[in-house]
Amino acid sequence: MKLKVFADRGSQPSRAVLIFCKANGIEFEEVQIQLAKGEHKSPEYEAINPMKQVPAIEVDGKFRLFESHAILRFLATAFPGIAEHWYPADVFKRAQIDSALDWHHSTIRRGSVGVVLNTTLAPLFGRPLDPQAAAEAEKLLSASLAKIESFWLKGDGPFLLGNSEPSIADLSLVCEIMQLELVDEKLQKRILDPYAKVRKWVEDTKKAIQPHFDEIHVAFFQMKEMIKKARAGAGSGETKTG
Ligand SMILES: N[C@@H](CCC(=O)N[C@@H](CS)C(=O)NCC(=O)O)C(=O)O
Repeated sequence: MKLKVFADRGSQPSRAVLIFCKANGIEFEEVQIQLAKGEHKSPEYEAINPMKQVPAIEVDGKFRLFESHAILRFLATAFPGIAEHWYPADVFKRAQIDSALDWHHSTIRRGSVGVVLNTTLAPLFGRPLDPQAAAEAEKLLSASLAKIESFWLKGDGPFLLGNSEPSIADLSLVCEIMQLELVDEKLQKRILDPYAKVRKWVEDTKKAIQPHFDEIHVAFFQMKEMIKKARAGAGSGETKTG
């Protein structure tokens, strides 16, 4: 199967898909769709993903799919030789992973996107920062992290659902939490510090997927440095004029 992945490495669901391909030796062509340049809104890309979002995939020039979780499930089942732990064939284990994936979209994803966008990224997309929306999103994010700590990580193993190896749910959720690297350090600490199990699980998941995890995050960390410098610049500007 000839696979194309349409992605922006600044996007957490894009990174999850790219890491999955790399970690499983799936050959693919990466087509970069730069969100900051509005490339996802072009008519060419709309033909690939009518929702105008990344990631999306194309298989053999004809089959197209969007939604990162659907993509991860598809890749895990359609490509040969994928290690069982990513998305087990056992329907009961699989259903639990699906449950974690669905839960992610209505909880931690909404919280994390809300915090990162409204405290940090909005100006990149021509929108103002919104402290009130950020505060509301932070509440949802904290409540979601508390649930990961108390429920999803309550089993014996180091990964979600007490598993001894990571699944596509670990990959998706950890890429989401990585997005908090972009916010101001104090805020990041305030959000993550109360959740020691979550922090350990993030580190365990990264470790289990190296070197692919770091490789796919290189551009993301460059973006983080740029944002940090811009923040410091804005801060010193405030001091001078204030
Ligand atoms: N539920 C989708 C979410 C995709 C998504 O929100 N992508 C963002 C980047 S992280 C995007 O393309 N945003 C551009 C836009 O909505 O205009 C998935 O998991 O694939």
